[in-house]
Amino acid sequence: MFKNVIVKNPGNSFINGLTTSDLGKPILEKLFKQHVQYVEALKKCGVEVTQLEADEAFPDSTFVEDTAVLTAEFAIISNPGAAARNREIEAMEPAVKKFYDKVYYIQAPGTLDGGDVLQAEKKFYVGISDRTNEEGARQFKEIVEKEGYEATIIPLKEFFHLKTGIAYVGENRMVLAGEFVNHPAFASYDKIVIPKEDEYSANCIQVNDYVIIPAGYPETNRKLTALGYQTIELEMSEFQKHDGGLSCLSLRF
Ligand code: CIR
Repeated sequence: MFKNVIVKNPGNSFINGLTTSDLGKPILEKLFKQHVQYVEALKKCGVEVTQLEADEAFPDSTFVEDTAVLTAEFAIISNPGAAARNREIEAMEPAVKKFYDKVYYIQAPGTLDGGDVLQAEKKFYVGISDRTNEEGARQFKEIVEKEGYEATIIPLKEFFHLKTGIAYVGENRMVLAGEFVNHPAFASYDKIVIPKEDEYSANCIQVNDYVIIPAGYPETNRKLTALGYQTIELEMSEFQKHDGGLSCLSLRF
């Protein structure tokens, strides 16, 4: 069970953030509304929400997932791979320290974005991407193995972050798309396979009794509900314009 989440409000500068998409410019009014609905959904899942103030100096800082990895026992402050985002960790560190005594750090030349880290019970999967390098993944693996977890490093071929294309929804089950569907690392899991056209919905989050999915993917919703999951659908259009998905907007622990 998750007890807590940390989120950070988006600011007006969000429109100046990083993106590879051609979906257009985010509409701030819609963005703020979608973030409010995201926080409401988390509260419905029964977690305590720590809501950090927007920081206009860091347009992408609402994507808090990239700044840390939080487990039941310890925290890892990441070292984000995009220069424009790296110092987001300075504001996250004190917020994390309110909850944790044991805090580790990914150190340069290692880089790691939390979006490249997937936890499934006592196992971690770490993507090597444009943001997470081999040294960052190696440091991460060393830390979590010391803490009694396993870690598998997965060089990415296409996805932006590891969790762009995969989510763990409990009960030994993965929601996955694209390069992960037949990946040997995930062979032992039950799979909910997401086709190319619905790929964005592979980034969903299980929070206690619910799985939160992006709105507009009825097939993904149907597959999850058929398996007995209760879903919450959220409009994510404005975050998607800047390569963000549901997992990126919170740290859940
Ligand atoms: C970035 O390029 O860093 C942001 N515009 C999007 C980050 C998305 N984060 C995530 O997938 N964990």
